[in-house]
Amino acid sequence: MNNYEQSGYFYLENFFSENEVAGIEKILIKFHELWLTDHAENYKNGILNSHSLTSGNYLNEEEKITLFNFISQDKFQELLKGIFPNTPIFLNTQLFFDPKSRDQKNYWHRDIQYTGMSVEDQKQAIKTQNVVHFRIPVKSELGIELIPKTHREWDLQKEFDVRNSLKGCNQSDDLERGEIVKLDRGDLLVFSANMIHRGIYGNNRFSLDIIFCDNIPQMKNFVDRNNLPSSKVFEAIRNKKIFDFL
Ligand SMILES: O=C(O)CCC(=O)C(=O)O
Repeated sequence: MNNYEQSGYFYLENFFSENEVAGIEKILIKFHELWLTDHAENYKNGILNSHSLTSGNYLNEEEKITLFNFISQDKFQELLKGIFPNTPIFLNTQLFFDPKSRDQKNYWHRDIQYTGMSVEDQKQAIKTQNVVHFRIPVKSELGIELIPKTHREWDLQKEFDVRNSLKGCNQSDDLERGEIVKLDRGDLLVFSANMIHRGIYGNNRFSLDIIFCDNIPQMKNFVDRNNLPSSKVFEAIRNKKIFDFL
């Protein structure tokens, strides 16, 4: 059993072999370099992640198949069974890196606060819904800071004020209940996007996040079908279930 339901996250050291990380590293770097060329302005303005590695034309078919097979690998299937009540779906991928300016502050948030849902609806949704990141660092990184249990529980007042910049608080203010998980190449951090969290910048970090969510209509609204395998690529993927839901 993992610790997801209780804490909202779990951390598995040396989950991947060096070969497994090396098997996707070149693809991630290729995507990142092409993305940076096209998004120089956004990068200059402080953006610290890209997304949708499996759509668009930065990667070729063979590279996408490698990524899809990585995303749906057997070792993940086992973990997903322990997290989701039913077979989840693949939502998206992201790459996280350091912002261009060293002075840029990080920010506490729940991903759900950016969906446009009312606060009351968010409070209800987190009690049952699951949006889960699998963070795969290509380099050692200072990690993520998380507030345990907040994937199911609502904020303390101070936490709410900080992540919403209310009452003179800044989104980067330290929070007492935060726990930092440092990550090395080869490790895996699984955490709920609904919990209160923030990235810790530095070390020229470079991490792949794979996002899975419940197979429910409310979540399917967020699926961009361009991120799913084309019919030709679909045939070449070993484990198809998490991509086969539309
Ligand atoms: O690593 C970060 O900068 C933040 C990560 C995050 O917010 C997320 O994965 O939802």
